[in-house]
Amino acid sequence: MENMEKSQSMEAADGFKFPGKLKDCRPFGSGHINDTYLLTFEVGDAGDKSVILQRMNRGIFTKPVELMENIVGVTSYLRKRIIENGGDPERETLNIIPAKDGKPYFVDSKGEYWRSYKFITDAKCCDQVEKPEDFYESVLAFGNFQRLLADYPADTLHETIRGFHDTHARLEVFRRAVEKDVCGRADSVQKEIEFVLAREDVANVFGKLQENGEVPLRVTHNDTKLNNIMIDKATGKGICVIDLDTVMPGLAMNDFGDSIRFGASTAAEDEQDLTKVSCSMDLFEIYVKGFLEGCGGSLTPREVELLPMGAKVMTYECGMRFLTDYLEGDHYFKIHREGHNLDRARTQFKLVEDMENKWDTMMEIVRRYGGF
Ligand code: ADP
Ligand code: GN1
Ligand code: MG
Repeated sequence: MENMEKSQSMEAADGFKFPGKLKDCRPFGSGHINDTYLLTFEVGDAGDKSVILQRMNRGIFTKPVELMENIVGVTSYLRKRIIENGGDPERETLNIIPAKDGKPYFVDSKGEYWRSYKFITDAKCCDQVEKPEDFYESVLAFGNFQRLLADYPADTLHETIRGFHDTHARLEVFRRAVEKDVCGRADSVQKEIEFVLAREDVANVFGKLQENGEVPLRVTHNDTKLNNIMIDKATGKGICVIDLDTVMPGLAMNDFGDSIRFGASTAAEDEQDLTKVSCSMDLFEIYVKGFLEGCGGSLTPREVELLPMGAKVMTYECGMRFLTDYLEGDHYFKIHREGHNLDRARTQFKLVEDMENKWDTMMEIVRRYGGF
């Protein structure tokens, strides 16, 4: 870690009520948004104890206090429900460690907002499906999360990112990025730009259905990728849904779809060899089965029928967001190499194309499990 980064995270660590003596601090995980660190403390006879320390992304989450209000509300509600159901609240939900002043966040001398969570031990996060069972476990965990929050008062949630899955609005932002072309990159990605523009209908479909009142708003996670679930290393069960920054009213199809775009792909999100990228129908089927079981009949037939569209919309939207960021100079998603966001955009477009080719199969699977 660079010295600056180290001293910032040390200042933040000092703002929280941590036990023992700090032994180690290192960057952790593969999230694209926040800066996450794993801190290890020596706690006398109790041995070592780890915590997660995160600098929230200020550029993206412009109202961090409201964001933390959402997370306090959701995690304390989940905690109660987990206890009622005889579960383990220390491992099945995120647990906020308060700052020394009792607030759920700490503001450092540069005005950066930090938060801390208890570290979920003996669990892993996957960036790609290693075993189909992990994917099935992940959908059960998301389903369970959704069920536990079904009666959560949606009107108390702040919208942490306005229009987060408003695909139509995101297309407008994309058009402006192409027009402005601040980095002079548009010429070299004409093929990808045309791919997006040729599918305007995909950007509009859910907005229209919502306007017509054909699909309900629910409390959704909105960022349901596989690495936002912790899987117990011993039992292989999905134990905890994490990354609660975008829990807001949203569409069930989008939560389904975002999981598919990431987890049902046969390659990593940033794979450069596009011949390796496709949407696995076996994984799609596993997820459909688990999602419908998890939702326990709470989805309307219209929502069920729209699940393949959720997969297509989320994949298209995510590809468009990566390409927008590439055109704008990579200020949103963290990148680790030149052209990283372009590579990511290309995998998403390859997946969209593959879904278009496999559309009949996707619909057939959904109808079969949906009982139509
Ligand atoms: P981002 O918004 O940047 O994706 P996340 O909240 O998803 O940030 O955290 C990034 C990574 O840190 C996760 O994918 C996971 O590996 C790890 N992580 C986050 N919270 C915990 C926790 N409480 N216990 C263990 N690991 C965690
Ligand atoms: C981001 O935070 P993370 O890495 O779990 C992004 C998602 C994208 C995803 C693409 C707040 O998720 O919307 O789908 O990257 N989160 C935010 O991998 O923008
Ligand atoms: Mg994450």
